[in-house]
Amino acid sequence: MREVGCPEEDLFSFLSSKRREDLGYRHILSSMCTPPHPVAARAHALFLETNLGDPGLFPGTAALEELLVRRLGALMHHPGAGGYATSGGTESNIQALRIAKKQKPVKFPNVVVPASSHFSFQKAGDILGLEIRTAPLDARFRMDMEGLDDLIDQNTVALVGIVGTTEYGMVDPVAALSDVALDRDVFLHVDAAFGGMVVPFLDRPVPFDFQLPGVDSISVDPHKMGMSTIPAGCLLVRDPDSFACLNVDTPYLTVKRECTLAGTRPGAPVAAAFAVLEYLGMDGMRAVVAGCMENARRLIEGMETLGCPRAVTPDVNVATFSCERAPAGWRVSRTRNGHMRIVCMPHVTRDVVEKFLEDMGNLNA
Ligand code: 0PR
Repeated sequence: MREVGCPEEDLFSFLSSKRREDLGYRHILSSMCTPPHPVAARAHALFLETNLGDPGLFPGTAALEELLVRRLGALMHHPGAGGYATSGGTESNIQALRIAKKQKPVKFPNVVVPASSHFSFQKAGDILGLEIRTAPLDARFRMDMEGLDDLIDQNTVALVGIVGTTEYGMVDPVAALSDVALDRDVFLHVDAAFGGMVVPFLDRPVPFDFQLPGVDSISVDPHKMGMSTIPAGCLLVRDPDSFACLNVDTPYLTVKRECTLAGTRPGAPVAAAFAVLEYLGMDGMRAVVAGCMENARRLIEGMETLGCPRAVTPDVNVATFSCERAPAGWRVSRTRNGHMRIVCMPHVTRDVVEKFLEDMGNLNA
């Protein structure tokens, strides 16, 4: 550290110079994050110093967290769901598997996930000592239900389905998974970190949530399609009491027990996430999602005209292509199979899509 502090103006000119090294979202087509909605930024600023790790000191913020959980629970067809605001999908997935493992104490626990699952499940397996069994995908990159039965045994503590896969934007057959989970009496976790804020706002949403009786828990991330500030995730559980198995005693806090993974937890992104839902309502979210889906459709159409066929028709706003080269200045990503991947987040507007297609066209010219 410096012996003597730095003048504020010098400090901020240094910070600004670093910030200018960051890429602007305009050319980022590879991210599941997006600039926060203006009401999210405003709410975040209002709650900057709040700590949900000691909720008795911030009862207003804690009440907002409860409201957020109730809103998201209702969106997932279970207004009485239990839940708490996490730092994102990784923490939600780890905590869900932690509950599943506690509920079924076996010596060599395993979890069955689709091959498309996010790498957070590898972290969860490592931390929790779970064998991760991978179910293959079908031709459309969805979890293949055939052969699933053989992967499950008496040591299987959880099944996982994905709603909005990271790489191809697909929705697993969660209704069928729910049947298997009930039949084999296994905990079912749904990773809807991305699709949880997309599918409910589509014209014809496929059932994936608590309306399916086998679904025990759901990850949904306001900091992705919920346009909140970072970090804002949420873990929802069908039975609010299922968190009790994670409780540790916290004798000197304003609450005597906590089930969260983090101790100190920011209230600001929780207020931001709530603000966006409240401000936009179902109507506003439907409009945002319809725009993103339409832009994905237009991007796919335009890319195919340029000779870059889609890898698959996605269920949510993630588009993938057989395409070797991307024009300079744009950030796209690549799937494990080498497909070009573009996430049509709210900042990827129609104008941005058209500009990208124009640059793609010039590349081929
Ligand atoms: N589950 C799914 C289905 C996900 O897609 C992700 C993240 C997670 C869980 C984990 O969520 P957190 O990162 O909030 O813990 N998916 C993105 C990905 O890995 C995250 C991301 C976002 C990566 C922006 C890059 C980026 O620029 O691609």
